[in-house]
Amino acid sequence: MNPADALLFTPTHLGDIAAANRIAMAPLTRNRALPDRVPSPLAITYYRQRASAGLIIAEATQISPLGQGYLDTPGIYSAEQVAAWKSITDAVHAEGGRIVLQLWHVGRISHTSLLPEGEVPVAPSALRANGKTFTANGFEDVSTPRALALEEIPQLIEDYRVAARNAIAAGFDGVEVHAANGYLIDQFLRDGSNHRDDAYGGSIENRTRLLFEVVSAVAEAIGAGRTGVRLSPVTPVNDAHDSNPQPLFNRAVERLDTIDGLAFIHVIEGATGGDRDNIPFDYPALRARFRGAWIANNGYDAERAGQALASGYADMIAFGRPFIANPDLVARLRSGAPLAELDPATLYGGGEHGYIDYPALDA
Ligand code: 8OZ
Repeated sequence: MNPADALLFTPTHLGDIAAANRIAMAPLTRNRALPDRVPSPLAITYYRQRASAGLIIAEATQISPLGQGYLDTPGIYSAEQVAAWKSITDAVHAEGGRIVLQLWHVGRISHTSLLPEGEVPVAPSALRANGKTFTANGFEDVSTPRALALEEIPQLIEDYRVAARNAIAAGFDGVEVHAANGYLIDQFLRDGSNHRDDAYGGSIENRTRLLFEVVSAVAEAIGAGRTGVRLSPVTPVNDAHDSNPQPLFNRAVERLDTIDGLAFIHVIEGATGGDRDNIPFDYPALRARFRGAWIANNGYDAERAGQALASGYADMIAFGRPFIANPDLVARLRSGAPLAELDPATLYGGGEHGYIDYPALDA
């Protein structure tokens, strides 16, 4: 192993969170929650098997019933959900791992069949996304949303605050606010989805306001050193688009940096799960604006990861899909062992198969 790659296996800190190595498990939606949006007991085994990651960022988890956009995703707003998550965090901690929860509100990427009776998705503006979601009937076009009223925003922020406190009560080491991939906070950031003319729309200052207020509220509730944020400046997924992403995300990161001691920013470079070079973007310019830890993601292999750490650009690298079929990804990257391929048929939904039956190499 060359010296740059060896850096992956050295410990680090993300704010108040101590990680044994520089490899994060990226959040992965697996659609196996039980009715009432309670994480499945299978998730105890799934996350325990992957606890050698320096940090597990658990799957996107809705902060409220209106924050759900796909079938069988878990929540963090009921006592039953908190109790189920506690068994998962206990299992990860028993293996010496660290785990944070990704706090999610999908905004307009939802379907009425997934929401409480009579509700429609909420968004910055009443603009339907050109996209699909996964419902009980398979892939369906997302529903037309309604615009959140200005008066509703304090309650939305409160929902994030309560969800963050619930995550800590469930034993998580912290949270990652999901502000990426065209979901609610990202919808507010971008001029393709945000046509508001109040304090939350128009200028970059106004479009970054919700992000800043949510992350400030979460940091105040659970500690900045346990709070991170995920961004995806140029991803096109879920109809995310902005006329000028560089100044938008430069300013977003500048504002996040004013929250003293914020643990980390986690950036998806390029198109989520796809082309890293879809649109030119200066990621080091973002990194230079933030004093906390930097997690880089999207299509990294050990060599590229080692270079990103050695150059000082990143503190940790998040691997997503490779963790699905390789529960012992850390050991495989360390030994240079081959990686198993995942089965796309068992990615979303189902039971044990394709979830907790991928073997480790030494099994
Ligand atoms: C894949 C399928 C459903 C949701 C994301 C939470 O893209 C997701 C997601 C990914 O961030």
